[in-house]
Amino acid sequence: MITLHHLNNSRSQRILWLLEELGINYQIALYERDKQTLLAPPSLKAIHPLGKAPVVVDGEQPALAESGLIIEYLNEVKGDNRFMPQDAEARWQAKYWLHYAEGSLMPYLLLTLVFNKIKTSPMPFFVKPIAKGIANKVMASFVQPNLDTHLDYIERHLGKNSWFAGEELSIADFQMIFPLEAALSRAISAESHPNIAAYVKKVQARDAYKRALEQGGPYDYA
Ligand SMILES: N[C@@H](CCC(=O)N[C@@H](CS)C(=O)NCC(=O)O)C(=O)O
Repeated sequence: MITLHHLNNSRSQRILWLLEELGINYQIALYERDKQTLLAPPSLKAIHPLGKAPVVVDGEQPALAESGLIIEYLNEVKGDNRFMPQDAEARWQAKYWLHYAEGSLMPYLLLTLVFNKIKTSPMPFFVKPIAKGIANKVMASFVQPNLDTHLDYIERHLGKNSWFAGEELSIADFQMIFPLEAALSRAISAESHPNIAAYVKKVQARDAYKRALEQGGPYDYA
């Protein structure tokens, strides 16, 4: 039996969606973020030393971490490779986006979250303008321009492709949905990036995605 260690409002939602699309038997171990820090509870470290979600445990095998690897594992070992394109070019595209999501796109979204948090965090009044100034400068000179480049790139890609690896749903889509949902909730809009917004809407309209939401509980990005 597959156990998904699932954290509310997190990347593990993408794994739930894949499990539902594959129709695999699984169970959920649910973890709640700390309301103040938004961090995962320490109990998740008992499952994997990094204490991050998602983690998947398949029977007696060692715990699997990293969403990209979990997606590959579930698709290959439990899903007859259903979401890996047959065509070679589409296959490399699927693998590219699988790496890209966490390797290139997520760091800028995470930096946006961190610098926005710095700006709104409580601190002595005389430090606030300095902290705010530094955060604004790093955002304007480094984070925002890079984020814009990436999101415009994705916007153009989705203008030419139905799914990330072409015309079929693939492993890439399960990986890419989380950063796009996060971007829509804090960095872009349906007006600025209509292709991304339409893509996310299309994913969220799928029956398996809706079932995943029912299984995982509240998910603020949907
Ligand atoms: N690259 C990892 C990132 C895992 C990760 O950072 N997960 C977040 C959830 S979105 C987490 O567990 N955050 C809680 C914490 O840092 O305590 C993956 O794709 O699985």
